[in-house]
Amino acid sequence: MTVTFPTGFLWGAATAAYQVEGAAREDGRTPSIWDTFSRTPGRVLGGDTGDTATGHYHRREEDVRLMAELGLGAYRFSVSWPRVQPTGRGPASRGGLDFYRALVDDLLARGIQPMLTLYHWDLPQELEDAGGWPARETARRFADYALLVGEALGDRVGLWTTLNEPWCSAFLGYAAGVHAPGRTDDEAALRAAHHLNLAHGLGAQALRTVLPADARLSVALNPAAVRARTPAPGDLDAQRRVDALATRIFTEPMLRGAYPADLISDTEPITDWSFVRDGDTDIVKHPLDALGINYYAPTVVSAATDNRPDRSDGHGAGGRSPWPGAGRVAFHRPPGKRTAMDWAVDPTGLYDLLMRFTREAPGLPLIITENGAAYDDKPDADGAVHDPERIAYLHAHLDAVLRALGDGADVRGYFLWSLLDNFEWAYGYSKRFGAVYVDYATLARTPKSSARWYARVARTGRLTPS
Ligand code: GBH
Repeated sequence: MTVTFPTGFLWGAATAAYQVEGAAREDGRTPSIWDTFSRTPGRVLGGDTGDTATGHYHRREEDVRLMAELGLGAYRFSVSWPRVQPTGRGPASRGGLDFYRALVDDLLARGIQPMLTLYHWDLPQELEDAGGWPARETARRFADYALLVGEALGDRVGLWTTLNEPWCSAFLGYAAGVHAPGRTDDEAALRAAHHLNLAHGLGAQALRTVLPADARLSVALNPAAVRARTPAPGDLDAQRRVDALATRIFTEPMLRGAYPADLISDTEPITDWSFVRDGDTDIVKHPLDALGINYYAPTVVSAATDNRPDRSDGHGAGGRSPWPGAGRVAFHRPPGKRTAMDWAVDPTGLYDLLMRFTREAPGLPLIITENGAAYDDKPDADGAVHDPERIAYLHAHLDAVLRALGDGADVRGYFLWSLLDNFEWAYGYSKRFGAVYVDYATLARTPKSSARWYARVARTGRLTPS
């Protein structure tokens, strides 16, 4: 059993622009779909918005100092599209790009590798008004935006990611309606998925024209570690259908240049897929240098008599399904420990995904672009924040990574979600994923005990008991 991570393994932490930056109205930034959504009553728990978030936009230097203290070798962040290209079209906003230039320079000065994500869900509202992701034009807009950021930062950022979790953008945003823009239209969601794939391909092409040859290009997916509750044929078929909609809808065009035949037939009552034009999937299949995997919890399914997801999908009961075309599937709460999101703690799901892509995409390096857990952290009387459950979660998942490495998976790095407690989308500030505690009254940062533990792992490359 391997106990040490390879030398050169990237130890990082991740954030996303809307979740941490705040400064929502500064330097010419216009609203994104998340500003609109969060300012609409009833959409986000507690009426929370990202207007201030963790105040990272004005605490950049302090936050980079914190990262250095934690011994991070890499930092994954996203660029806010409406901050750098306010209308989603045309020239860049100088102020917006200056922020990211300064951030990257601060990181490089401390020996921290920047990993830049172009799109972590904050579409300029103007582009949503023009049709959003269900409109093909949005993919073209994304390619222009990618070019503009690539030109501005290509000389100093070596790791690039086009999209973060396009599944969430398409299906939580346009089918279930629990994420921005909050639409509930199954056909639109499948169109959105295709146009996100196309945006990835066009964006990757655009980046290659401006990035140096050694820049590495990736996409960050949230493939489902989906299991059938029993080996009964009906349950296995439910697993296949969810796998098609969660994972293969992105990985098959990206890695093999075609949509899965079973996905097309499962979704036939909803769409004939005529929005896929000749040549599109060749564009989507742009050679990647790494595949980013975000993993939190497994999904357990069985055949069901109706297709309403139960609470185990993390989006509440009675809502609309984010699985258009999956038919009758029941989602189950696996037994065992759970996080504050009510997600199961199950590192085997991560191991299984790493081994799956080792088999299905041989030669493609893997990066865990997100993994982590929310717990109800509270400072004690001395102001210290002890989070032994998070340490146990991280330890168990890093152990699964070691196991996969030992079994031949080419895993190049691990990014903890998240550096800071932050705006947890539809849950607002009620869920804390950070290794660093944020007091939302003062915006003061306090590293939790998990941050100290992670710093030691990053420094030594070994998993030590807490
Ligand atoms: C990530 O989303 C995001 O990238 C990040 O911004 C966010 O803060 C973080 O994780 C924590 O939530 O099969 O219907 O049960 C993860 C979103 C949550 C999407 C779990 C899939 C289960 C889908 N994922 N969810 S379901």
